Amino acid sequence: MMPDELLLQIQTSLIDGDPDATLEATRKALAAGVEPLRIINGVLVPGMRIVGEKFSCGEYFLPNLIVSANSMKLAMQVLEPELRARQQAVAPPGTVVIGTVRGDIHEIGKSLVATMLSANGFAVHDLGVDVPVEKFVDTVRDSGANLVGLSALLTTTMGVQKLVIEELARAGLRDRVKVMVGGAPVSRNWAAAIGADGYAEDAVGAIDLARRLAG
Ligand code: HCB
Repeated sequence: MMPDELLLQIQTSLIDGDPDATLEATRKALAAGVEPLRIINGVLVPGMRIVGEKFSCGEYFLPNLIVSANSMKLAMQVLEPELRARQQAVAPPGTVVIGTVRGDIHEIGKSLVATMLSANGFAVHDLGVDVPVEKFVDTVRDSGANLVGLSALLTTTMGVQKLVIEELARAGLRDRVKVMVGGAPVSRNWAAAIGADGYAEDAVGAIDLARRLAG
């Protein structure tokens, strides 16, 4: 099968919720020489966007989201080592603490950003999902991180990004750490309104932003 057909198969199986087929097509695409970033940014991420749209308009329900998310996670398991293998040997540009904020269990985007940061040489402390505000503050203090990445996928949890920034300031850590925010409902305006140092729309943008913020 040609690379373009494999890419189409990856996206179709992700949207249809067939994790085994997504995994198999991803393996075949890699074997055919397709770059992991092309698979992630070209078909997996847009595929998840389509799944979200189908959920919004009532065509899909929660179980559909779960199965498609599993497809994406399975594909990422084979893509992550490939991304790391392409990492350039350079001095770590910075240390990042990243997580999805309290009350929010959306994992995929945060993990993708964490993987890409790590593949680009950053030291990464991935705190996972539903991360309490204090956990961000404690880990920044203990790790000496110079960057924090806050992910929020729900309008109801965006406010927690603001709380983390306020608590970092209260703990006297705000001057030492830059904060970048992201997630589907998050915007540049929101980032400015809550006093974040930057907003990234996707993982590639997050790497550029992290490099800039880390100086
Ligand atoms: Co979820 N969900 N969900 N969901 N979900 C969304 C987010 C909606 C937009 C769907 C919709 O209505 N159209 C919606 C939120 C509406 C809103 O508040 N505005 C929604 C809802 C409502 C819910 C529940 C409340 C549903 C319910 O229970 N009734 C529930 C919430 C549970 C909770 O968190 N407390 C829920 C649950 C789920 C799961 C568990 C079924 C599943 C997540 C599985 C998992 O992560 N393991 C899920 C999924 C998969 C989605 C959608 C379909 C896809 C999210 C995703 O993975 N996208 C999503 C629809 C959408 O986002 N349009 C839907 C792909 C990744 C790659 O994109 O945006 O996450 P990303 O990340 C990007 C980007 O934002 C940026 O870079 C990433 C990589 O490119 N970025 C950062 C992200 N974080 C960053 C941090 C930085 O510092 C910098 C950049």
